[in-house]
Amino acid sequence: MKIKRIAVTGGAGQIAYSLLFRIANGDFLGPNQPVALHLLDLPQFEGALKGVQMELDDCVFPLLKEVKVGSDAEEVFGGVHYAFLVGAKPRGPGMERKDLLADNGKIFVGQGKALNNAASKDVRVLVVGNPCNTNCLIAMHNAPDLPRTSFHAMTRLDQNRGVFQLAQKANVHTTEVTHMTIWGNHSATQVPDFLNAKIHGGPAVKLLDRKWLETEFVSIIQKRGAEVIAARGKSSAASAANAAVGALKAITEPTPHGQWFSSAVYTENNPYGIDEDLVFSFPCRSKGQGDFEIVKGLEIDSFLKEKIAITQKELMEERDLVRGLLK
Ligand code: NAX
Repeated sequence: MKIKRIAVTGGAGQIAYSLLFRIANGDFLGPNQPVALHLLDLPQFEGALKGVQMELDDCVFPLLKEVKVGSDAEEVFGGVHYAFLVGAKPRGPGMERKDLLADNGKIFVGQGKALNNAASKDVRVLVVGNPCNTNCLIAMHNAPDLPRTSFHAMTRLDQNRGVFQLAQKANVHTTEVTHMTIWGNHSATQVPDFLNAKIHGGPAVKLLDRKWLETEFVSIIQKRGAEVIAARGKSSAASAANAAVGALKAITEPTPHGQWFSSAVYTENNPYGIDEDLVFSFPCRSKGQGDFEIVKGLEIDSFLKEKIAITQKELMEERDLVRGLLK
């Protein structure tokens, strides 16, 4: 089988330290697909990248055929079929959201261009680095030769967090919770949709108290990332890596009949009337090989509608702040 080339940026960071080993173990593309890993980080972390490379070598993964490391995006993205854009600048002390957007925006201008020039034309891209929706919008705008549908921003971790909370509350296993949708931005305004979620194949709202769903459930999911930081002293890493694997796998493999998953995608021609030219999380269904559609016709009641308007407004404000980086 031909090797699939997979880029991971932020290769020396904590999410990558879990993600790379999952990919090399076959968790992303399966037990028969040989892979090459292309790791990108900043020049000052090339030494650390070499250390990660040594550890990957020492795992002697049967599927791992090659590891490339570097700090030149165009070189590292050469011929890649998948790109996990994880690397981003963390928010520093006293830094405002708009500063973070501007700083990280520049990274995603460069990486969008590099993907456009060097990646395989059928590359599928998952942006994890925050603010991931708007970073993704910037990357796609700067990759004019790649279809915008090739770009996704990750809300899979939020989806998984939603599944766990519903399962715990209903006292069932997580495998009994399906159709968990996240609408909008991967931020504290995100909308975890309990209305369309299912438990044992039936509506979650039939089993769980609506008041709890509207208040505690929504708030737990919106604040879960901050809660992990408070407990661990560091942001989510292994669960983020697990979600990244699940997110690109969901796009690559056909979605089981009647199911869907959440992914933040380009809003052009979306069936929910969300403003165009945003990257917004929707329920999606894949036909395999990265060919996906937004699932139409989900019920949106007045509660969800109001929350969706808030997350849309936030994304429009983010877009205004990076307008100069969009083509
Ligand atoms: P770390 O700070 O551990 O690692 C980030 C790595 O990216 C560092 O090694 C850094 O040198 C590198 N980097 C910075 N600028 C780069 C550039 N221009 N090119 C290549 N590499 C660059 O962060 P980590 O915990 O791994 O998190 C990475 C990103 O994921 C953060 O932006 C974080 O906010 C985001 N997250 C997104 C989540 C999501 O659900 N979408 C959840 C988890 C996580 O918070």
